[in-house]
Amino acid sequence: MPDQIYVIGHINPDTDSIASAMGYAWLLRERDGVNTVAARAGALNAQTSWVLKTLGLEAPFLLTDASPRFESVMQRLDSLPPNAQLGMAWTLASRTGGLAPIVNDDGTPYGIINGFSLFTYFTEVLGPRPGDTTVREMMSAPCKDAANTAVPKFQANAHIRDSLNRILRDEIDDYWVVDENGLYLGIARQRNLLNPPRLKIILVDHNEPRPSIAALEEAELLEILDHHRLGNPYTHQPIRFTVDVVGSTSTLVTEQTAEAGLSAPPALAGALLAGLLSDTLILTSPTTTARDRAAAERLARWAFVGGSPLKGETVESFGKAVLSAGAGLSNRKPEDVVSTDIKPYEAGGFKLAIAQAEVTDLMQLSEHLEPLTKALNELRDKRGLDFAMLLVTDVVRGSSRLLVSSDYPPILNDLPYPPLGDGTRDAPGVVSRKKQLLPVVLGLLER
Ligand SMILES: [Mn+2]
Repeated sequence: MPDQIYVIGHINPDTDSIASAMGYAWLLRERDGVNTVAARAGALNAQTSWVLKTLGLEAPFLLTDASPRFESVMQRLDSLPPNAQLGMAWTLASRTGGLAPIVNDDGTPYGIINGFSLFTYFTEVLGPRPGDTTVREMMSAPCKDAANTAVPKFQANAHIRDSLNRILRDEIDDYWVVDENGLYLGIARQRNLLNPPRLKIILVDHNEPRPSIAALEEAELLEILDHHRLGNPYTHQPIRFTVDVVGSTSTLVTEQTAEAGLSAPPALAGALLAGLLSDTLILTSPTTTARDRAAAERLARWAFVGGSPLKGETVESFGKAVLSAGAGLSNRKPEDVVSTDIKPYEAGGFKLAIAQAEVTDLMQLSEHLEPLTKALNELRDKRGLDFAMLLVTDVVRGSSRLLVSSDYPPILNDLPYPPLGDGTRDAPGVVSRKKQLLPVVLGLLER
């Protein structure tokens, strides 16, 4: 679809990036009647997967590279079977602009009849001096005799760029475009392949090329809607550019929706609210503004209606569910929790590593304590460490509990975090590994 516009967030997409792409694509269709589709620049994280599943929403289209693909120049030309008479190919070619695709009964390409293949065929049959053969006789031959069967095939979703050298070298006018099973889809003309239409892109939740999809420079950038620092690429034309100091891009989508006198459908409003609450840690992060609070209230009104999967929720309860779906301990394997965000250190002759995991409620820690400690021990052994630590941080209350691998060096008994009955240590007010925990641990080991 050449005039389709992709609305897409940054790579390693978070919930705000996915939700604002879905929300803005919807708003542009609803308000402006443009042909938009929401896209994502990578795999969904655990939090976003949970949000979309809970709301019954489909994940946006996966688009990791803006470089044009064969499908963007493909023409779905009619075709003929190999045994059809050449005369039929002549008729078809008069409609297609000079060629007839010959396709086997099983859907695989057989060969292409065009001016070049016909001339080659006539030369073979008639020899250098045509005798008494009539055009009628020539035209009753089967198509398969006159088709060029040496035409390269390209998959519809393959990037043209990757085959450009071959296309330039081949000097062939028409190419097969096939699906992933090698079945005929259409024909790509060389002249179109050398100048394919650019993908039309709207960026949300980022404006810098680095965290954007690959080959952004090959796309036609139409618009940016964002809440990050500037680092946008040059454009050849003026574009709509909205960057504002709010807690989430979902906030900006919500404001525009309200200004247009519209309300987002409940599930989509729920996704936008999840994006907003995720980016602002349920409206508590220092990035939160009054506009985010107002947008959250509005989204809650749209989302928490009867019949919606979020009926009966509050901003607070839904926000906690969203944050725990991403940060929690329940949705990830213990070995992932202890290794996803981990930093290695050496001090006082000790080799150690400190991992951090975010939760919204330290209550959930107790049921995961045993598997997490086991995973910490395995990590310690696998990496040849003296000990490993896991700082489990309650991002809502701004406090942590510290887990240490078993049989740790006695010097750690002097840690200023009091041991609790369950074997963990209480670290009230500690949220930063780098600024709070690490100086204490290193100071102790180097004493
Ligand atoms: Mn964001």
